[in-house]
Amino acid sequence: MERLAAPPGPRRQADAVAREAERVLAANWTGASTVPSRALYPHQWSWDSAFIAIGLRHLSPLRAQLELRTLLGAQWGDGRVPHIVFNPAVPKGAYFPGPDFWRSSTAGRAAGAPRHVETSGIVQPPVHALAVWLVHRAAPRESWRRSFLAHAYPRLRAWHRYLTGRRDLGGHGLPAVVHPWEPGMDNSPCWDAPLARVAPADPASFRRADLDAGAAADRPTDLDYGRYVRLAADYRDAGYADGVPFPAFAVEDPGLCTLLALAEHAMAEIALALGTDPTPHLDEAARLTSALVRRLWSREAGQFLCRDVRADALVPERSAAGLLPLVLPGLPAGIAAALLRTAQGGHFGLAGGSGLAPSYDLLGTAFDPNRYWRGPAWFNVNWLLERGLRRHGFVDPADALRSAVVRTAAGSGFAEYVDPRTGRPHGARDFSWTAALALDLLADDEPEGGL
Ligand code: 2M8
Repeated sequence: MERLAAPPGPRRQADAVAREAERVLAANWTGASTVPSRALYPHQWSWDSAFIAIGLRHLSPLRAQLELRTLLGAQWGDGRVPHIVFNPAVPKGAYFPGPDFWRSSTAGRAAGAPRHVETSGIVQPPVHALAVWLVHRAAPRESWRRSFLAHAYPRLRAWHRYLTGRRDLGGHGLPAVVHPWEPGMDNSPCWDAPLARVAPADPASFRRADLDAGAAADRPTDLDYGRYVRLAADYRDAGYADGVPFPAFAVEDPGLCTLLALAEHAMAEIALALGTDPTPHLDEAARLTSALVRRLWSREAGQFLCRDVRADALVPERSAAGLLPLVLPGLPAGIAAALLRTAQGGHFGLAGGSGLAPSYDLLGTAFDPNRYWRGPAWFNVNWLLERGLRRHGFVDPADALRSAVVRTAAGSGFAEYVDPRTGRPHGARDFSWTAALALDLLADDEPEGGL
């Protein structure tokens, strides 16, 4: 464990939090990857693994490398990195939709799904290049010895090309998500209008497993679930082909697009380390950043919004995803300043300096402090915001958010999410990315090549 950033007084407390986080990550480790939660999510999830590796690098750079290698080992021939990699040792009914639903190795054959492992067919935000770079920097000698960067680089390049190529459904240079699970914020109010066009699957045709482990009032509704199932089944039945037929749900999400642009900055660092030209990645990051501003920035709202690609219109709902472009190095200073004002205003309430940003507008009509991505505060979102605030020189709010994330993570038993107004825990406990990202914020790091 590295030196911790806390002054000597609170050092013992910080050590205790780090030890608890380490316990959570050890308990959730399966031998080749980490489950988000033993009870609720017993397989490997894509963006969870990236966040987990970012924390794990402080405990075991080797485990962090393996986490990412395992995930990349399930990549499809068309470049997509699936959002779930199923563990064959886990009983079939433990998670729905499981391998029998997605049937990747058969239904995904034309898209190049691997034969040796079952996965889902949709994706999640591309946090992986950032994770690869940070894991490499944590122990460069170990990384070089295992050719970690050389192994990951072509796979990440194919992954990003999948997103910018096959997923540019709007034709304006930004990838679109085709399922509400893809941006990772499953039941955000931003999806309500685009999702309303989708006919829900017959409730008798499936059985939710999430309600066995989670409280119904904290989880998405049955109606939403029916729509998730319909979209995934239609995609599967079309062989996971992209764009044809045009999906019923297609949205450009500022969170996913931001993470792709940030990932290209990480790719530039990786390319440089490998002795390759970083320029194409820097150009791509700049191109994505300007497409993001052109397509998704709303001056009136003072934040980025989602775009419903079918309607070609911005969705007038405020998700915390719309603040995440703050992490981008190339963001115009005026936009960064406006995002800070919005984050500190009534919609996200960061001004008090003691709490976490909610996933959705505190003043929005759909705000619900308990229900999943419709209001609760999530630790990965706040970790990204902390980084973004720091990047643009907003040091005091970044410091306040850093303390709040660590304090709330530890005080909530490393909850999956919390009520943003009270910090009351919801969802799973001993949740992996909560532990990993608390650990990361406790570590006394040098900036990693500006990332
Ligand atoms: C949640 O999503 C899964 C589907 O992917 C679910 O609700 O069953 C989301 O919070 C997502 O962002 C996260 O990656 C996943 C596992 O933690 O759980």
